[in-house]
Amino acid sequence: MPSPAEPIPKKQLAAVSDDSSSLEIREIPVVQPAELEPGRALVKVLYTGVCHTDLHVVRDEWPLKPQRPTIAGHEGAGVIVAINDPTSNLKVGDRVGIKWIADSCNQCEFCLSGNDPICQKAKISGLTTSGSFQQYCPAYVSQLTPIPESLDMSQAAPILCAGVTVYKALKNSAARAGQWVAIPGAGGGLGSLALQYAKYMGLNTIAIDTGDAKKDLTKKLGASAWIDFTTTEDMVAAVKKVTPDGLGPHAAIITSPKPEAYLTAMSYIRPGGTVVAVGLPKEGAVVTADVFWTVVQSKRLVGSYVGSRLDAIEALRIAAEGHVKTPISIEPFASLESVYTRMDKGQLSGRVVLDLFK
Ligand code: 8ID
Ligand code: ZN
Repeated sequence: MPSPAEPIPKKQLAAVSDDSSSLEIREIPVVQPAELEPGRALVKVLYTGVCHTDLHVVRDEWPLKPQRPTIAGHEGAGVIVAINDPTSNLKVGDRVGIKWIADSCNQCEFCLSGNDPICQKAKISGLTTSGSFQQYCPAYVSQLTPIPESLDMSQAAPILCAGVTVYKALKNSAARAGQWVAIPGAGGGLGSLALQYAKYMGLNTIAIDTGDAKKDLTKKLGASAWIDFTTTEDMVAAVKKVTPDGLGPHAAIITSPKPEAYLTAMSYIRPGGTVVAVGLPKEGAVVTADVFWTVVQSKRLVGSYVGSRLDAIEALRIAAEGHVKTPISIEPFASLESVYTRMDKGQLSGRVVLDLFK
């Protein structure tokens, strides 16, 4: 943990992508305390999770285009080493998290109703402002999240995106204790946390993913059932069959980065059920829903996009209380490119967290 008196270096390492095929860990200047704009803090990032979103962003896979050069990263857990905001309660030495939403206007209809992710003036870590793949991140104070003292910083990192996102998605699903939720992508970063927040909420879960490693992991995390999407011929029948009355789960939280998971969910959820769209496949992906049965069975499809500042605080508190533990492997900063390669091949279980000073 850095002490407030620790000197701030002039140079730091950052993962920089000049275009969609490049990634270089190189030296760049550190914004010095005297150069911090009002409302900003300099955060020494100790750990940062690698989210599949970072891969989509650096590869330019979405309609939203990143600024170039790009410094991605939005699951940063660190310590404030300088701050230029006399109105904030935060101070040098505080443990804070850097989220996907880096800043919002705090004045529009959405911000005022706790919907800051859809603020039309929101700034986004790694997309429209530099993110947590740098050792000293100049962050906006208004969206920094305090990290509870009892939570390990490497454990806090993935909660700042994966955790808050699935926690909010489960809220948006409206599923209640005792009901069933299907989670395609259950062995990945978001999915492995969704299983645990769902369990915390009293829900039964159907883990959908592939391979023995992910099967074992999801079982260990408390999944009630497992379905391998690569070996199951009729996904709709298989998912419905898991629920005791055969009508299917009350909700599905789609955390797959590939579009296939969106093709069957509206068919396997039960009448009155909700599909929550979370995974963000490449531009052009579609959800398929038969209009007649969507209407006649009163099914719902909702988009769910990260969470509010309060959702982030709640998601971290639940982790700090020991109800949720991200299956992480900690790797040095230099392995980011290899993490992307393994992520792209679907070889990662849980979340990789980078130690930016190793
Ligand atoms: O706010 C949001 N909505 C939000 C926030 C954060 C992340 C959305 N995301 C999006 C990411 O951009 C990405 O598209 O959620 C998706 C999942 O992110 P992740 O959890 O960080 O990805 P991962 O760790 O690579 O895990 C993905 C899992 O999906 C499985 C893989 O095997 C892996 O375990 N999977 C795949 I690939 N295809 C699948 C399929 N058809 C599948 N699981 C089920 N069915
Ligand atoms: Zn993310």
